[in-house]
Amino acid sequence: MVAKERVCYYYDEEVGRNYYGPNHPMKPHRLCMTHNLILAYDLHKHLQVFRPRACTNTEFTQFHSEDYVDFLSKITPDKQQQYVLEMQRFNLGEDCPIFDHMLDFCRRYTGGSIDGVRRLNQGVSDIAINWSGGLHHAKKAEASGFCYINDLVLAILELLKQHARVVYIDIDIHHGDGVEEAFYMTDRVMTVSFHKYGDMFFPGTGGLRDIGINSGKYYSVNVPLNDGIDDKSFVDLFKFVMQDVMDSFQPGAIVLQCGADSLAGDRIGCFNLSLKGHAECVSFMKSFAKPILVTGGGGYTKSNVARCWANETATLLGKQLVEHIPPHENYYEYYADAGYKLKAHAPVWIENLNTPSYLNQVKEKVRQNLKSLTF
Ligand code: TV1
Ligand code: CA
Ligand code: ZN
Repeated sequence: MVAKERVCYYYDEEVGRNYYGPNHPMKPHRLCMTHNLILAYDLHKHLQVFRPRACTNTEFTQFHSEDYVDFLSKITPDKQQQYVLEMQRFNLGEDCPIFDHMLDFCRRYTGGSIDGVRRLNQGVSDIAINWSGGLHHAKKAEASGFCYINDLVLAILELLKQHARVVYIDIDIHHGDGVEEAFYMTDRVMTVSFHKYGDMFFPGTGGLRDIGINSGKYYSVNVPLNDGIDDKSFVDLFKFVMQDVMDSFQPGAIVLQCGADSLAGDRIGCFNLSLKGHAECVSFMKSFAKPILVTGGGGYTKSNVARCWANETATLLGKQLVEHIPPHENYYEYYADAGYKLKAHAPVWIENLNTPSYLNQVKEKVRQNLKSLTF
């Protein structure tokens, strides 16, 4: 008999009401949908549910620069025209627009990740879930790729107060560049990102040969992939890499960014993962039985994102969900796209351009790099 997992979960309805603007692919509303699906499946009864705290500027500046945080604190949609130069300097605009309540949005999604980690550090939860977090592109003094404040970096810094080593894993289809950059020169955090690489796909970094520098050499792991990777190839590669990482690095805690844009049918992504393949990565990381923070990230086909994260909430609770989505009050009709089933809606098929020989090369290179680790 295994002790029941203590899983805390952070959700704030206000966070899900934010709006990046017309046509913008990032839709916080997917968080409301995820939460309602979690309720429909009755998972909340097994979760420690919290509203995230609005974290402070002092917490932001544990990673971000004062001038960047000051600017985020004063800028509003109506003042943008007065600050054209600063807007450019901090990379605010098209991908990272200034919208109403943007600062509170940042405070809450970051508050969820930091408070989740505080519970892990206190030993009162084994698993912390924040689907509103995972904004992995934000830099020290710059917004990037729909991300303003890097909640993951701040959460990892908090974990480093308790643990000598922390591993960061990123299955969003985009390279986890902000987190990698923050810890590129340290041997206390190993960052591992699986992502689409090439054809100018955003952000363009994360090649196989980017492995960290100085003390951080060999502590950044990149797994660059081509279009159309499927469950079989991805899960096999993920387990191979992560088993090796866990054996050689032996971290005390785990941060797992679960961007859902690696699923088949994503509006921006070009991978071919099913909900099952995506969730297998989550259950594999859970099996190491270390304190773990699990966050969201990308994910641009809303119905698939909600299915994915509700299903992974169940995975983390050690539960299996029924295939047919239970009828519920809010947003039920969004799931008509896949016949109200718990599977990704993916009308276009993308060919798998990752050949077995390419995948073997990647495995071999990663294995070689990890062999160079010395403590
Ligand atoms: C406004 C309106 C912004 C429509 C942005 C897709 C839009 C994109 C939009 C978009 C879009 C990106 C770039 C090019 C950098 C730019 C949360 C020089 C239909 C974690 C971030 C991707 C991914 C950024 C975030 C990317 C995450 N793709 N329509 N923008 N420039 N930006 O390529 O990793 O998922 O696309
Ligand atoms: Ca990634
Ligand atoms: Zn992404």
